[in-house]
Amino acid sequence: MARKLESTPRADGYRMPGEFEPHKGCWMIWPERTDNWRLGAKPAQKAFVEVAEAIAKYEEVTMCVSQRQYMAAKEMLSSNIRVVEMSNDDSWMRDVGPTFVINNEGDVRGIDWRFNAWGGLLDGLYFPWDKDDQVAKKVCEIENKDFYSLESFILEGGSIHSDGDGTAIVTEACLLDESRNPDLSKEEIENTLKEYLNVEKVLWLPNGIYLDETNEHVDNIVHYCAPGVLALGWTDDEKDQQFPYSKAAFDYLSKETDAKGRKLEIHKLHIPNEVLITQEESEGVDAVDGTLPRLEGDRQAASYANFYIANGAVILPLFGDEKYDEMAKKTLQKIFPDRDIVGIYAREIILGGGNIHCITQQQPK
Ligand code: KQY
Repeated sequence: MARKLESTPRADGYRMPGEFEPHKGCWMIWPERTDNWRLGAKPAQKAFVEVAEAIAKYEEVTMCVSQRQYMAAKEMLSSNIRVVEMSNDDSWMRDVGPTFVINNEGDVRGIDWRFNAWGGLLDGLYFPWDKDDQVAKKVCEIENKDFYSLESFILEGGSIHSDGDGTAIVTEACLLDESRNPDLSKEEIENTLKEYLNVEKVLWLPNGIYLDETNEHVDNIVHYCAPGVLALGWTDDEKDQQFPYSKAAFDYLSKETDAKGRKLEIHKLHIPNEVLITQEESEGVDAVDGTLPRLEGDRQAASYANFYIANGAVILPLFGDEKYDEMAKKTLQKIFPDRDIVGIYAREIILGGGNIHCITQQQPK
């Protein structure tokens, strides 16, 4: 039976591995809320199915589905995808699922952070979020993995990346936002990350992707591809509001070293041309008080850095952008010569506020 642990990963010799290390599988949650996903979430469900089926060619996939949608999901997913019934408030497994940690013997444990829907009552994206907050623990219980549970430290999985080798990377915009842990100093937040991810160094980017509704999660702007190797969301357009964000990140990372003293190799992934919500897309979403509205003309925080690294593959969001879709594929194939680069048209996912990395959570081997 999975036990709640009272110690910390660092004290017990566990660390958060890099996403590029071997996986046992991948966890996802089925989308259904109609105040975030248009047309009864049917187009989003199709996109989630494509992502799940693509990943399932390389590793096991478990889809968590509410009781209400259980049969519909079973119908749409192939039989090699495990479907488990689980209550949820939405479908962002990266943020609500456990962060898994491993030790040198290959034992795996989970971390259950506190979740407040990206900002709680201050600027959270929906209310309530209590079912989401139980997902990490439930996943650990299903997998029979002991877990560390932080009662009051707010964190989403998409707001951290680890190289598995002593370094984590985050954004100040998210982790220092007053809607997360306003009573903690930057140093206290950093120390908590060091203790739970078991890293010696935390790299702090000032910002993420412009207009990212998560308060600019790190996983939308940068991705660790290997220790010392990063893919960074970029734009050459100095007039784009994204430019100062990406430039500041690039300048900072160019001057920094990681915990092992390595200079960082930075690969630029140019963002696609603006993804704007159309009138038809906006009209398909139910307006609900307390949920972030999806308004016509709103720019979505589209970025190729929001990919998922599976065993043997990289699952990459595409936006139908003739120039930059292709460039992203080529850049990633160079970074990952031994993995297939699998592009998925992800407009329906970004319309919900995130992308492929945000809807997946790897469980290490
Ligand atoms: O990008 C993410 N990690 C989650 C986005 C949440 C959007 C809720 N509408």
